[in-house]
Amino acid sequence: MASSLPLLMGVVNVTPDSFSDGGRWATPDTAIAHGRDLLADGADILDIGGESTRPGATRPLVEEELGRVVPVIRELSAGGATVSVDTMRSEVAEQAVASGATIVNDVSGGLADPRILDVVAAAGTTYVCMHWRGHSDRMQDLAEYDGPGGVVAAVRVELAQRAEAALAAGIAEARIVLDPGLGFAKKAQHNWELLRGLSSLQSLGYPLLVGASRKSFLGSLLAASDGTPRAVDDRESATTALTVLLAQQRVWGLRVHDVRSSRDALRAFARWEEGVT
Ligand code: PMM
Repeated sequence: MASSLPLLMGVVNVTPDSFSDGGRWATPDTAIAHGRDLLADGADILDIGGESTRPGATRPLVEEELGRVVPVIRELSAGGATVSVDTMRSEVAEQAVASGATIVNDVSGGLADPRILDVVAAAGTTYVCMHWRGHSDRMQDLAEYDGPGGVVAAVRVELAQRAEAALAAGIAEARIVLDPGLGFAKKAQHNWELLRGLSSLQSLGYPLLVGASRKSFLGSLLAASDGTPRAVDDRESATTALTVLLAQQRVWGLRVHDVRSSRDALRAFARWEEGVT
């Protein structure tokens, strides 16, 4: 069986308050060094973001976000890396592309700042269009999926609408990647339902990116007997298990914090598949 492994997108959060890696790469120098480490570990893409989207987060000013991501994008893309910018803002997307980013990863799917779709269309970059219902300060209130088909049906319809908006803005169909947005206006149960229902999203005809790495639904899965969630940096084995399961689902990409463990898992997966006829 021919193996088409998912691309590994290594996360570089240039933020003082990120949920998953708590400000460890908050200066340009530390972020650039971290990006290089992720490349050495086997990242195919570096996803550079300057706005934390953890539940309850407040938004940085545009100038702050630009100051965080632009120097990091410039340096890492000049060194030959494939760089994605994780932003919901058209101004940031525009400057990121001018600095070398070739992928715009918009967690709002064009809802936070619709002009971002025009920027991506004009730049001709890849567009990651994630399922989103509102900013982090209120997204937990939006995690209601009571219609027929539950969360999978709702996310499918809402992502299809965002893909239509992207096409209408002039983004080429072949440049659109969809993402179910695990943890964004989703309760733990919703995330598991989406992971099990990915083929329904894949039937929309676009490649899928999935970001499960270190998310709180894994913290609650692995909680101690007193209910204390497993610490964020101790969710790697569960993340890696999902890497293998999602590789089996033929997703396009996986957004992960620890590239090394996912790369190792994909190597084992690829070796396994070589023996499958
Ligand atoms: N998750 C986070 C940030 N950006 N982008 C995409 N496309 N998909 C995701 O699931 C996603 C994202 C959450 O941020 P973290 O790095 O703080 O966990």
